[in-house]
Amino acid sequence: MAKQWWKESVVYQIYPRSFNDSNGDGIGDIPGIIEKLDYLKELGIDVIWLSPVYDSPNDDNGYDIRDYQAIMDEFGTMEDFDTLLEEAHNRGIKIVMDLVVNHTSDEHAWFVESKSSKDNPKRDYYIWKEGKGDQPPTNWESAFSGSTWKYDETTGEYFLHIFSKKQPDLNWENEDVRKDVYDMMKWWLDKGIDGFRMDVINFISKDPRFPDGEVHPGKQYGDGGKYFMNGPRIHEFLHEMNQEVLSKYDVMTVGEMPGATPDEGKLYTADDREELNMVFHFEHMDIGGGELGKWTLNPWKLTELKSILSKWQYALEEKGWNSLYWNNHDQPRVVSRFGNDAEYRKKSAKMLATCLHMMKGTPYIYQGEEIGMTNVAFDRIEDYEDLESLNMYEERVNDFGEDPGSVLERIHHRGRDNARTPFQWNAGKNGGFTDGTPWLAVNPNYTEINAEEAVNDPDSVFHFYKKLIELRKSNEVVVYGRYDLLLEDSEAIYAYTRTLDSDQLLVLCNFTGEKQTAQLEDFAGKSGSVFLTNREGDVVDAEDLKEVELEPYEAIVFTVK
Ligand code: TEU
Ligand code: CA
Repeated sequence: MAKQWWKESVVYQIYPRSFNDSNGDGIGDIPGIIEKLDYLKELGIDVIWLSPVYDSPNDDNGYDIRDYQAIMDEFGTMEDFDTLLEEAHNRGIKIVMDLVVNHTSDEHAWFVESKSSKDNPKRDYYIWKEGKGDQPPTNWESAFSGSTWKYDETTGEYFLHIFSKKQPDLNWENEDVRKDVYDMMKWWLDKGIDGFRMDVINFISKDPRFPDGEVHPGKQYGDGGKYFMNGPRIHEFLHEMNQEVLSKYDVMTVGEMPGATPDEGKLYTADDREELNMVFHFEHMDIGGGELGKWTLNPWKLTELKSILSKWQYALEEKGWNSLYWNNHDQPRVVSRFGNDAEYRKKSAKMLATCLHMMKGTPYIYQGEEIGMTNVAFDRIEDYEDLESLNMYEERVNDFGEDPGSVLERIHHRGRDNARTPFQWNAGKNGGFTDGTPWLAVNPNYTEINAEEAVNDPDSVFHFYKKLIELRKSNEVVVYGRYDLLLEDSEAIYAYTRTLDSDQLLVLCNFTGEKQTAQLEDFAGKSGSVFLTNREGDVVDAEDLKEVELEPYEAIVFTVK
Protein backbone atom coordinates (compact mmCIF):
# COMPACT_ATOMS: atom_id res chain seq x y z
CA MET A 1 0.00 0.00 0.00
CA ALA A 2 1.76 3.18 -1.23
CA LYS A 3 2.08 5.97 1.37
CA GLN A 4 0.46 9.28 0.38
CA TRP A 5 0.03 12.56 2.30
CA TRP A 6 -3.75 12.46 1.88
CA LYS A 7 -3.87 8.99 3.48
CA GLU A 8 -2.18 10.41 6.60
CA SER A 9 -4.25 13.61 6.75
CA VAL A 10 -7.32 14.68 8.69
CA VAL A 11 -9.72 16.89 6.71
CA TYR A 12 -11.98 19.61 8.14
CA GLN A 13 -15.02 20.68 6.12
CA ILE A 14 -16.03 24.33 6.21
CA TYR A 15 -19.51 25.42 5.04
CA PRO A 16 -18.51 29.09 4.61
CA ARG A 17 -22.04 30.54 4.92
CA SER A 18 -22.26 29.25 8.48
CA PHE A 19 -18.66 29.37 9.69
CA ASN A 20 -17.77 32.94 10.71
CA ASP A 21 -19.11 36.35 9.64
CA SER A 22 -16.46 39.08 9.62
CA ASN A 23 -18.51 42.04 8.34
CA GLY A 24 -21.82 41.83 10.20
CA ASP A 25 -24.08 40.97 7.25
CA GLY A 26 -25.14 37.75 8.97
CA ILE A 27 -23.43 35.56 6.37
CA GLY A 28 -20.15 33.74 6.96
CA ASP A 29 -17.32 34.78 4.66
CA ILE A 30 -13.71 34.14 3.61
CA PRO A 31 -12.14 36.83 5.87
CA GLY A 32 -14.10 35.13 8.68
CA ILE A 33 -12.39 31.84 7.86
CA ILE A 34 -8.96 33.50 7.87
CA GLU A 35 -9.72 34.80 11.40
CA LYS A 36 -10.17 31.19 12.57
CA LEU A 37 -7.17 29.46 10.94
CA ASP A 38 -5.30 29.41 14.27
CA TYR A 39 -8.26 27.62 15.87
CA LEU A 40 -8.00 24.95 13.17
CA LYS A 41 -4.23 24.78 13.59
CA GLU A 42 -4.79 24.20 17.32
CA LEU A 43 -7.19 21.35 16.51
CA GLY A 44 -4.43 19.84 14.37
CA ILE A 45 -6.19 19.28 11.03
CA ASP A 46 -4.15 19.07 7.82
CA VAL A 47 -6.62 19.91 5.05
CA ILE A 48 -9.65 22.18 4.72
CA TRP A 49 -12.42 21.08 2.33
CA LEU A 50 -14.08 24.36 1.43
CA SER A 51 -17.71 24.06 0.31
CA PRO A 52 -18.34 26.22 -2.80
CA VAL A 53 -17.29 29.87 -2.63
CA TYR A 54 -17.81 30.60 -6.35
CA ASP A 55 -20.21 33.23 -7.72
CA SER A 56 -23.73 31.84 -7.28
CA PRO A 57 -27.35 33.03 -6.96
CA ASN A 58 -27.52 30.69 -3.92
CA ASP A 59 -30.58 28.71 -4.90
CA ASP A 60 -28.75 25.76 -3.34
CA ASN A 61 -26.28 27.77 -1.23
CA GLY A 62 -23.45 27.80 -3.73
CA TYR A 63 -23.97 24.34 -5.26
CA ASP A 64 -25.46 26.25 -8.21
CA ILE A 65 -22.45 27.93 -9.76
CA ARG A 66 -22.83 30.97 -12.02
CA ASP A 67 -19.12 31.67 -12.59
CA TYR A 68 -16.47 29.05 -11.70
CA GLN A 69 -13.69 31.63 -11.71
CA ALA A 70 -15.20 34.35 -9.53
CA ILE A 71 -15.89 34.50 -5.78
CA MET A 72 -19.48 34.90 -4.48
CA ASP A 73 -19.97 38.56 -3.41
CA GLU A 74 -21.30 37.56 0.02
CA PHE A 75 -18.10 35.59 0.71
CA GLY A 76 -15.62 38.29 -0.36
CA THR A 77 -13.17 38.74 -3.25
CA MET A 78 -10.63 36.66 -5.18
CA GLU A 79 -7.96 38.57 -3.22
CA ASP A 80 -9.58 37.30 -0.01
CA PHE A 81 -9.41 33.78 -1.42
CA ASP A 82 -5.75 34.19 -2.37
CA THR A 83 -5.03 35.41 1.18
CA LEU A 84 -6.87 32.44 2.67
CA LEU A 85 -4.83 30.05 0.51
CA GLU A 86 -1.56 31.74 1.50
CA GLU A 87 -2.42 31.96 5.21
CA ALA A 88 -3.54 28.32 5.28
CA HIS A 89 -0.36 27.17 3.52
CA ASN A 90 1.72 29.27 5.95
CA ARG A 91 0.21 27.12 8.71
CA GLY A 92 0.82 23.85 6.88
CA ILE A 93 -2.88 23.50 6.08
CA LYS A 94 -3.94 22.52 2.55
CA ILE A 95 -7.08 23.77 0.78
CA VAL A 96 -9.34 21.42 -1.24
CA MET A 97 -12.11 23.10 -3.24
CA ASP A 98 -15.62 21.81 -3.95
CA LEU A 99 -15.93 20.97 -7.67
CA VAL A 100 -19.59 21.05 -8.78
CA VAL A 101 -19.61 20.04 -12.44
CA ASN A 102 -22.56 17.70 -12.75
CA HIS A 103 -24.62 20.87 -13.14
CA THR A 104 -24.28 24.66 -13.14
CA SER A 105 -26.62 27.46 -12.14
CA ASP A 106 -29.26 28.33 -14.77
CA GLU A 107 -27.68 31.80 -14.62
CA HIS A 108 -24.31 30.49 -15.85
CA ALA A 109 -23.35 32.08 -19.20
CA TRP A 110 -23.24 28.61 -20.79
CA PHE A 111 -26.90 27.95 -19.90
CA VAL A 112 -28.05 31.42 -20.88
CA GLU A 113 -26.60 30.68 -24.32
CA SER A 114 -27.82 27.10 -24.44
CA LYS A 115 -31.46 27.91 -23.68
CA SER A 116 -31.58 30.88 -26.11
CA SER A 117 -32.13 28.74 -29.22
CA LYS A 118 -31.95 25.18 -30.51
CA ASP A 119 -29.08 25.98 -32.84
CA ASN A 120 -26.98 27.98 -30.37
CA PRO A 121 -23.39 26.59 -30.29
CA LYS A 122 -23.81 25.94 -26.55
CA ARG A 123 -27.17 24.13 -26.93
CA ASP A 124 -25.56 20.74 -26.31
CA TYR A 125 -23.75 21.88 -23.17
CA TYR A 126 -26.91 20.74 -21.37
CA ILE A 127 -29.41 17.90 -21.76
CA TRP A 128 -32.45 18.96 -23.81
CA LYS A 129 -35.20 16.60 -24.94
CA GLU A 130 -38.66 16.65 -26.47
CA GLY A 131 -41.46 15.72 -24.10
CA LYS A 132 -43.60 12.59 -24.52
CA GLY A 133 -46.90 14.20 -25.48
CA ASP A 134 -47.56 16.64 -22.62
CA GLN A 135 -45.31 14.61 -20.31
CA PRO A 136 -41.60 15.18 -19.55
CA PRO A 137 -39.05 12.96 -21.35
CA THR A 138 -38.80 10.60 -18.33
CA ASN A 139 -40.73 10.10 -15.08
CA TRP A 140 -37.66 10.63 -12.88
CA GLU A 141 -38.01 12.35 -9.48
CA SER A 142 -35.70 15.23 -8.57
CA ALA A 143 -33.60 15.05 -5.39
CA PHE A 144 -35.44 18.23 -4.44
CA SER A 145 -38.97 16.91 -5.16
CA GLY A 146 -40.98 17.10 -8.40
CA SER A 147 -39.83 16.15 -11.89
CA THR A 148 -36.18 16.26 -13.03
CA TRP A 149 -37.32 18.06 -16.21
CA LYS A 150 -38.33 21.69 -16.74
CA TYR A 151 -40.19 22.78 -19.85
CA ASP A 152 -38.71 25.75 -21.70
CA GLU A 153 -41.32 27.78 -23.63
CA THR A 154 -38.74 29.48 -25.88
CA THR A 155 -37.52 26.30 -27.57
CA GLY A 156 -40.40 23.91 -26.72
CA GLU A 157 -38.09 21.36 -25.12
CA TYR A 158 -37.34 20.17 -21.59
CA PHE A 159 -33.95 20.37 -19.84
CA LEU A 160 -32.72 17.90 -17.21
CA HIS A 161 -32.10 19.01 -13.59
CA ILE A 162 -31.57 16.18 -11.13
CA PHE A 163 -31.47 18.82 -8.40
CA SER A 164 -33.26 22.18 -8.40
CA LYS A 165 -34.85 23.82 -11.47
CA LYS A 166 -31.99 26.33 -11.22
CA GLN A 167 -29.34 23.56 -11.47
CA PRO A 168 -29.42 22.26 -15.08
CA ASP A 169 -27.28 19.14 -15.64
CA LEU A 170 -24.24 19.55 -17.89
CA ASN A 171 -23.97 17.22 -20.88
CA TRP A 172 -20.70 15.32 -20.30
CA GLU A 173 -21.17 13.45 -23.58
CA ASN A 174 -20.09 16.77 -25.18
CA GLU A 175 -16.30 16.87 -25.23
CA ASP A 176 -16.34 20.69 -25.33
CA VAL A 177 -17.99 20.60 -21.88
CA ARG A 178 -15.30 18.24 -20.60
CA LYS A 179 -12.53 20.40 -22.05
CA ASP A 180 -13.95 23.59 -20.50
CA VAL A 181 -14.25 21.84 -17.13
CA TYR A 182 -10.67 20.56 -17.32
CA ASP A 183 -9.39 24.06 -18.24
CA MET A 184 -11.22 25.54 -15.23
CA MET A 185 -9.78 22.85 -12.93
CA LYS A 186 -6.25 23.63 -14.17
CA TRP A 187 -6.86 27.35 -13.57
CA TRP A 188 -7.58 26.63 -9.89
CA LEU A 189 -4.79 24.08 -9.53
CA ASP A 190 -2.31 26.53 -11.03
CA LYS A 191 -3.34 28.96 -8.25
CA GLY A 192 -1.96 26.37 -5.84
CA ILE A 193 -5.02 24.65 -4.38
CA ASP A 194 -4.46 21.11 -3.14
CA GLY A 195 -7.33 19.16 -4.67
CA PHE A 196 -11.06 18.77 -5.14
CA ARG A 197 -14.10 17.27 -3.47
CA MET A 198 -16.29 16.42 -6.46
CA ASP A 199 -20.03 16.96 -6.04
CA VAL A 200 -22.19 13.97 -7.18
CA ILE A 201 -19.42 13.19 -9.64
CA ASN A 202 -20.81 9.68 -10.31
CA PHE A 203 -23.92 11.34 -11.83
CA ILE A 204 -22.10 12.83 -14.85
CA SER A 205 -22.60 9.83 -17.13
CA LYS A 206 -26.29 9.21 -17.89
CA ASP A 207 -27.81 6.13 -19.56
CA PRO A 208 -28.27 7.48 -23.12
CA ARG A 209 -31.60 5.64 -23.46
CA PHE A 210 -33.18 7.83 -20.72
CA PRO A 211 -35.71 5.14 -19.75
CA ASP A 212 -38.46 5.68 -17.15
CA GLY A 213 -37.70 4.59 -13.58
CA GLU A 214 -39.75 2.29 -11.37
CA VAL A 215 -42.49 4.12 -9.45
CA HIS A 216 -42.24 2.81 -5.86
CA PRO A 217 -45.32 2.60 -3.55
CA GLY A 218 -46.35 6.00 -2.22
CA LYS A 219 -44.37 7.87 -4.87
CA GLN A 220 -45.61 10.12 -7.66
CA TYR A 221 -42.44 9.92 -9.80
CA GLY A 222 -40.08 7.19 -10.94
CA ASP A 223 -36.66 6.33 -9.53
CA GLY A 224 -34.11 7.43 -12.13
CA GLY A 225 -31.11 6.70 -9.93
CA LYS A 226 -29.98 3.58 -11.73
CA TYR A 227 -29.97 5.52 -15.00
CA PHE A 228 -27.83 8.45 -13.81
CA MET A 229 -25.68 6.96 -11.03
CA ASN A 230 -22.42 5.17 -11.97
CA GLY A 231 -23.41 5.43 -15.65
CA PRO A 232 -21.89 3.67 -18.69
CA ARG A 233 -19.05 6.16 -19.33
CA ILE A 234 -18.29 7.23 -15.73
CA HIS A 235 -14.92 5.49 -15.49
CA GLU A 236 -13.92 6.71 -18.93
CA PHE A 237 -14.71 10.32 -17.94
CA LEU A 238 -12.91 10.12 -14.58
CA HIS A 239 -9.85 8.47 -16.12
CA GLU A 240 -9.79 11.18 -18.80
CA MET A 241 -10.03 13.86 -16.07
CA ASN A 242 -7.19 12.12 -14.23
CA GLN A 243 -4.97 11.97 -17.29
CA GLU A 244 -5.80 15.47 -18.60
CA VAL A 245 -5.62 17.26 -15.22
CA LEU A 246 -5.20 15.51 -11.89
CA SER A 247 -2.14 13.39 -12.71
CA LYS A 248 -0.20 16.58 -13.46
CA TYR A 249 -0.47 17.84 -9.85
CA ASP A 250 0.21 16.52 -6.33
CA VAL A 251 -3.42 16.74 -5.25
CA MET A 252 -6.09 14.95 -3.24
CA THR A 253 -9.45 14.04 -4.78
CA VAL A 254 -12.60 12.69 -3.16
CA GLY A 255 -15.69 11.94 -5.21
CA GLU A 256 -19.14 12.34 -3.63
CA MET A 257 -20.99 9.26 -4.87
CA PRO A 258 -24.58 8.69 -3.75
CA GLY A 259 -25.49 5.13 -4.74
CA ALA A 260 -21.90 3.84 -4.93
CA THR A 261 -21.28 0.30 -3.63
CA PRO A 262 -17.97 -1.08 -2.30
CA ASP A 263 -17.25 -2.85 -5.61
CA GLU A 264 -17.64 0.45 -7.47
CA GLY A 265 -15.62 2.13 -4.74
CA LYS A 266 -12.72 -0.18 -5.59
CA LEU A 267 -12.94 0.78 -9.25
CA TYR A 268 -13.03 4.50 -8.45
CA THR A 269 -10.14 4.54 -5.96
CA ALA A 270 -7.60 1.78 -6.77
CA ASP A 271 -4.29 3.52 -7.57
CA ASP A 272 -3.81 1.64 -10.86
CA ARG A 273 -7.23 2.82 -12.09
CA GLU A 274 -5.95 6.42 -12.24
CA GLU A 275 -9.33 7.92 -11.38
CA LEU A 276 -9.83 9.36 -7.84
CA ASN A 277 -8.14 8.92 -4.47
CA MET A 278 -11.27 8.23 -2.42
CA VAL A 279 -15.08 8.46 -2.45
CA PHE A 280 -17.88 9.46 -0.09
CA HIS A 281 -20.49 6.68 -0.15
CA PHE A 282 -23.87 7.02 1.59
CA GLU A 283 -24.73 3.49 2.64
CA HIS A 284 -24.23 4.23 6.37
CA MET A 285 -26.05 7.56 6.03
CA ASP A 286 -29.08 5.90 4.43
CA ILE A 287 -29.78 3.42 7.28
CA GLY A 288 -33.08 4.00 9.08
CA GLY A 289 -34.64 5.27 5.83
CA GLY A 290 -37.60 3.80 3.95
CA GLU A 291 -40.28 4.48 1.32
CA LEU A 292 -39.57 8.22 1.39
CA GLY A 293 -35.81 7.70 1.50
CA LYS A 294 -34.21 9.67 4.31
CA TRP A 295 -37.52 11.29 5.23
CA THR A 296 -38.89 7.96 6.54
CA LEU A 297 -37.88 7.74 10.19
CA ASN A 298 -37.24 4.05 10.86
CA PRO A 299 -35.16 2.79 13.79
CA TRP A 300 -31.58 1.90 12.87
CA LYS A 301 -29.61 -1.17 14.05
CA LEU A 302 -25.96 -1.14 15.11
CA THR A 303 -25.42 -4.48 13.36
CA GLU A 304 -26.47 -2.83 10.08
CA LEU A 305 -24.11 0.12 10.64
CA LYS A 306 -21.24 -2.27 11.49
CA SER A 307 -21.94 -4.46 8.49
CA ILE A 308 -21.91 -1.53 6.06
CA LEU A 309 -18.75 0.12 7.40
CA SER A 310 -16.95 -3.23 7.63
CA LYS A 311 -17.92 -4.11 4.04
CA TRP A 312 -16.23 -0.88 2.90
CA GLN A 313 -13.17 -1.46 5.12
CA TYR A 314 -12.69 -4.98 3.72
CA ALA A 315 -13.43 -4.01 0.10
CA LEU A 316 -10.75 -1.32 0.00
CA GLU A 317 -8.19 -3.08 2.25
CA GLU A 318 -5.81 -4.14 -0.51
CA LYS A 319 -6.59 -1.57 -3.20
CA GLY A 320 -8.30 1.80 -2.89
CA TRP A 321 -8.81 4.04 0.13
CA ASN A 322 -11.77 4.91 2.38
CA SER A 323 -13.05 8.30 3.41
CA LEU A 324 -14.39 8.25 6.99
CA TYR A 325 -17.25 10.58 7.89
CA TRP A 326 -20.34 10.88 10.08
CA ASN A 327 -21.20 14.44 9.12
CA ASN A 328 -21.25 17.02 6.37
CA HIS A 329 -23.43 19.98 5.33
CA ASP A 330 -26.17 17.60 4.10
CA GLN A 331 -26.43 15.29 7.11
CA PRO A 332 -27.99 15.66 10.58
CA ARG A 333 -25.52 16.03 13.46
CA VAL A 334 -24.10 12.60 14.37
CA VAL A 335 -24.35 13.08 18.16
CA SER A 336 -28.12 13.56 17.70
CA ARG A 337 -28.44 10.76 15.15
CA PHE A 338 -26.26 7.89 16.40
CA GLY A 339 -25.33 9.22 19.89
CA ASN A 340 -27.20 10.85 22.74
CA ASP A 341 -27.39 14.66 22.54
CA ALA A 342 -28.90 15.00 26.02
CA GLU A 343 -27.39 13.47 29.18
CA TYR A 344 -24.54 11.76 27.31
CA ARG A 345 -23.78 14.44 24.70
CA LYS A 346 -20.02 14.84 25.31
CA LYS A 347 -19.44 11.17 26.15
CA SER A 348 -21.27 9.85 23.08
CA ALA A 349 -19.67 12.48 20.80
CA LYS A 350 -16.23 11.23 21.92
CA MET A 351 -17.30 7.58 21.51
CA LEU A 352 -18.51 8.25 17.95
CA ALA A 353 -15.29 10.10 17.15
CA THR A 354 -13.22 7.17 18.43
CA CYS A 355 -15.27 4.64 16.48
CA LEU A 356 -14.71 6.54 13.23
CA HIS A 357 -11.16 7.86 13.65
CA MET A 358 -9.68 4.53 14.67
CA MET A 359 -10.81 2.99 11.37
CA LYS A 360 -8.68 2.75 8.21
CA GLY A 361 -9.12 5.73 5.88
CA THR A 362 -8.99 9.53 5.82
CA PRO A 363 -11.22 11.08 8.51
CA TYR A 364 -13.38 14.13 7.73
CA ILE A 365 -14.51 16.44 10.54
CA TYR A 366 -17.47 18.68 9.71
CA GLN A 367 -17.48 22.14 11.32
CA GLY A 368 -18.98 21.94 14.81
CA GLU A 369 -18.64 18.15 15.09
CA GLU A 370 -15.42 18.74 17.09
CA ILE A 371 -17.37 20.61 19.79
CA GLY A 372 -20.37 18.26 19.82
CA MET A 373 -22.86 20.58 18.13
CA THR A 374 -26.36 19.05 17.92
CA ASN A 375 -29.44 19.06 15.70
CA VAL A 376 -31.88 21.93 16.03
CA ALA A 377 -35.72 21.83 16.13
CA PHE A 378 -37.23 25.08 14.88
CA ASP A 379 -40.96 25.44 15.67
CA ARG A 380 -42.07 26.69 12.23
CA ILE A 381 -41.28 25.73 8.65
CA GLU A 382 -40.65 29.46 8.07
CA ASP A 383 -37.54 29.17 10.27
CA TYR A 384 -35.95 26.74 7.78
CA GLU A 385 -33.91 27.71 4.72
CA ASP A 386 -32.93 24.55 2.88
CA LEU A 387 -34.80 24.10 -0.40
CA GLU A 388 -34.59 20.30 -0.07
CA SER A 389 -36.63 20.51 3.16
CA LEU A 390 -38.94 23.29 1.97
CA ASN A 391 -39.77 21.50 -1.30
CA MET A 392 -40.41 18.23 0.53
CA TYR A 393 -42.65 20.01 3.07
CA GLU A 394 -44.62 21.65 0.26
CA GLU A 395 -45.11 18.36 -1.56
CA ARG A 396 -46.04 16.24 1.49
CA VAL A 397 -48.49 18.82 2.91
CA ASN A 398 -50.01 20.19 -0.30
CA ASP A 399 -49.88 17.19 -2.66
CA PHE A 400 -50.21 14.34 -0.16
CA GLY A 401 -52.24 16.09 2.54
CA GLU A 402 -49.84 15.08 5.32
CA ASP A 403 -50.07 16.66 8.78
CA PRO A 404 -47.66 19.67 8.81
CA GLY A 405 -46.48 18.75 12.33
CA SER A 406 -45.41 15.25 11.29
CA VAL A 407 -43.59 16.60 8.23
CA LEU A 408 -41.79 19.13 10.43
CA GLU A 409 -40.77 16.21 12.68
CA ARG A 410 -39.06 14.59 9.70
CA ILE A 411 -37.13 17.83 9.09
CA HIS A 412 -36.10 17.98 12.74
CA HIS A 413 -34.42 14.58 12.38
CA ARG A 414 -33.13 14.57 8.80
CA GLY A 415 -33.12 18.13 7.45
CA ARG A 416 -29.88 19.60 6.14
CA ASP A 417 -30.29 22.81 8.16
CA ASN A 418 -29.32 20.75 11.22
CA ALA A 419 -25.77 20.99 9.87
CA ARG A 420 -26.07 24.58 8.71
CA THR A 421 -26.97 26.52 11.86
CA PRO A 422 -24.12 28.95 12.44
CA PHE A 423 -20.94 27.73 14.11
CA GLN A 424 -21.09 28.41 17.85
CA TRP A 425 -17.89 30.31 18.77
CA ASN A 426 -18.83 31.58 22.23
CA ALA A 427 -21.72 32.24 24.62
CA GLY A 428 -22.13 35.84 23.39
CA LYS A 429 -24.71 37.28 20.96
CA ASN A 430 -25.48 34.86 18.09
CA GLY A 431 -22.86 32.49 19.52
CA GLY A 432 -20.15 34.85 18.32
CA PHE A 433 -20.97 33.99 14.67
CA THR A 434 -22.12 37.46 13.66
CA ASP A 435 -22.78 40.92 15.04
CA GLY A 436 -25.69 41.16 12.61
CA THR A 437 -28.77 38.99 12.04
CA PRO A 438 -27.68 35.45 11.12
CA TRP A 439 -28.98 34.15 7.75
CA LEU A 440 -30.22 31.06 9.66
CA ALA A 441 -30.97 31.17 13.38
CA VAL A 442 -28.24 30.00 15.76
CA ASN A 443 -29.04 26.83 17.74
CA PRO A 444 -30.27 28.17 21.13
CA ASN A 445 -27.86 25.79 22.94
CA TYR A 446 -24.88 27.96 21.93
CA THR A 447 -24.70 29.23 25.53
CA GLU A 448 -23.53 25.76 26.68
CA ILE A 449 -22.02 24.41 23.44
CA ASN A 450 -19.36 26.68 21.91
CA ALA A 451 -15.71 26.66 20.88
CA GLU A 452 -14.51 29.06 23.59
CA GLU A 453 -15.87 26.79 26.34
CA ALA A 454 -14.47 23.72 24.59
CA VAL A 455 -10.96 25.07 24.05
CA ASN A 456 -10.80 26.06 27.72
CA ASP A 457 -12.03 22.67 29.00
CA PRO A 458 -9.28 20.01 28.80
CA ASP A 459 -11.97 17.33 29.03
CA SER A 460 -13.98 18.74 26.08
CA VAL A 461 -14.94 17.05 22.83
CA PHE A 462 -12.53 19.49 21.13
CA HIS A 463 -9.50 18.25 23.08
CA PHE A 464 -10.58 14.65 22.50
CA TYR A 465 -10.60 15.23 18.71
CA LYS A 466 -7.20 16.91 19.08
CA LYS A 467 -5.92 13.77 20.84
CA LEU A 468 -7.37 11.51 18.14
CA ILE A 469 -5.53 13.54 15.49
CA GLU A 470 -2.26 13.41 17.46
CA LEU A 471 -2.55 9.61 17.86
CA ARG A 472 -3.12 9.23 14.11
CA LYS A 473 0.04 11.22 13.47
CA SER A 474 2.22 9.24 15.86
CA ASN A 475 0.99 5.66 15.27
CA GLU A 476 1.25 4.09 11.80
CA VAL A 477 -1.11 1.30 12.89
CA VAL A 478 -3.94 3.88 12.99
CA VAL A 479 -3.32 4.87 9.37
CA TYR A 480 -2.19 1.62 7.75
CA GLY A 481 -3.28 -1.23 10.10
CA ARG A 482 -5.69 -3.89 8.83
CA TYR A 483 -9.29 -3.66 10.13
CA ASP A 484 -11.06 -6.74 11.50
CA LEU A 485 -14.58 -6.61 12.95
CA LEU A 486 -15.37 -8.43 16.24
CA LEU A 487 -18.70 -9.16 18.01
CA GLU A 488 -20.55 -8.64 14.73
CA ASP A 489 -23.89 -9.75 16.23
CA SER A 490 -23.82 -7.29 19.13
CA GLU A 491 -26.48 -4.56 18.95
CA ALA A 492 -24.65 -2.63 21.69
CA ILE A 493 -20.89 -2.81 21.10
CA TYR A 494 -18.88 -1.88 18.01
CA ALA A 495 -15.61 -3.80 18.40
CA TYR A 496 -12.76 -4.14 15.93
CA THR A 497 -9.00 -4.49 15.77
CA ARG A 498 -6.35 -2.72 13.74
CA THR A 499 -3.20 -4.74 13.05
CA LEU A 500 0.10 -3.67 11.53
CA ASP A 501 2.95 -6.20 11.90
CA SER A 502 3.21 -6.79 15.66
CA ASP A 503 1.17 -3.69 16.57
CA GLN A 504 -2.46 -4.36 17.44
CA LEU A 505 -5.18 -2.02 18.69
CA LEU A 506 -8.46 -3.29 20.13
CA VAL A 507 -11.26 -0.72 19.73
CA LEU A 508 -14.39 -1.11 21.91
CA CYS A 509 -17.31 1.36 21.59
CA ASN A 510 -20.52 1.11 23.65
CA PHE A 511 -23.30 2.63 21.54
CA THR A 512 -25.83 2.43 24.40
CA GLY A 513 -26.70 4.27 27.59
CA GLU A 514 -26.34 1.05 29.62
CA LYS A 515 -23.31 -0.82 31.01
CA GLN A 516 -22.14 -3.53 28.63
CA THR A 517 -19.60 -6.37 28.86
CA ALA A 518 -17.48 -7.24 25.84
CA GLN A 519 -16.90 -11.03 25.81
CA LEU A 520 -13.71 -11.52 23.76
CA GLU A 521 -12.76 -15.22 23.95
CA ASP A 522 -10.02 -14.79 21.33
CA PHE A 523 -8.25 -12.34 23.64
CA ALA A 524 -8.25 -14.58 26.73
CA GLY A 525 -4.83 -14.38 28.38
CA LYS A 526 -3.85 -11.22 26.52
CA SER A 527 -3.45 -7.94 28.42
CA GLY A 528 -4.08 -4.45 27.14
CA SER A 529 -2.66 -1.03 27.95
CA VAL A 530 -5.00 1.91 27.45
CA PHE A 531 -4.21 3.74 24.19
CA LEU A 532 -7.25 6.09 24.41
CA THR A 533 -10.54 6.31 26.28
CA ASN A 534 -13.40 8.73 26.94
CA ARG A 535 -13.83 7.40 30.48
CA GLU A 536 -13.52 10.18 33.06
CA GLY A 537 -11.29 9.64 36.09
CA ASP A 538 -8.73 6.90 36.62
CA VAL A 539 -8.34 4.30 33.95
CA VAL A 540 -6.70 0.95 34.48
CA ASP A 541 -4.98 -1.28 31.97
CA ALA A 542 -6.62 -4.64 31.36
CA GLU A 543 -4.99 -7.71 32.96
CA ASP A 544 -7.00 -9.99 30.68
CA LEU A 545 -8.96 -8.82 27.63
CA LYS A 546 -11.23 -11.87 27.73
CA GLU A 547 -13.95 -9.75 29.34
CA VAL A 548 -14.11 -5.94 29.38
CA GLU A 549 -16.73 -3.84 31.22
CA LEU A 550 -17.94 -0.77 29.35
CA GLU A 551 -19.72 2.21 30.94
CA PRO A 552 -22.58 3.90 29.03
CA TYR A 553 -21.25 5.35 25.72
CA GLU A 554 -17.72 4.39 26.75
CA ALA A 555 -15.02 4.05 24.13
CA ILE A 556 -11.74 2.38 25.02
CA VAL A 557 -8.84 1.51 22.77
CA PHE A 558 -6.24 -0.95 24.04
CA THR A 559 -2.79 -1.66 22.75
CA VAL A 560 -2.88 -5.48 22.83
CA LYS A 561 0.10 -7.06 24.59
O1 TEU B 1 -25.39 16.39 -2.50
C1 TEU B 1 -25.67 15.24 -3.26
C2 TEU B 1 -26.91 14.56 -2.81
O2 TEU B 1 -27.23 13.47 -3.20
C3 TEU B 1 -27.80 15.30 -1.91
O3 TEU B 1 -29.08 15.05 -2.36
C4 TEU B 1 -27.58 14.77 -0.51
O4 TEU B 1 -27.15 13.45 -0.52
C5 TEU B 1 -28.91 14.82 0.18
O5 TEU B 1 -29.23 16.18 0.17
C6 TEU B 1 -28.86 14.24 1.58
O6 TEU B 1 -30.10 14.48 2.14
C7 TEU B 1 -24.53 17.30 -3.18
C8 TEU B 1 -24.21 18.43 -2.23
O7 TEU B 1 -23.51 17.91 -1.10
C9 TEU B 1 -25.53 19.04 -1.81
O8 TEU B 1 -25.34 20.04 -0.82
C10 TEU B 1 -26.16 19.66 -3.05
O9 TEU B 1 -27.44 20.16 -2.70
C11 TEU B 1 -26.30 18.63 -4.17
O10 TEU B 1 -25.16 17.80 -4.35
C12 TEU B 1 -26.50 19.35 -5.49
O11 TEU B 1 -25.30 20.04 -5.80
CA1 CA C 1 -20.25 38.29 6.11
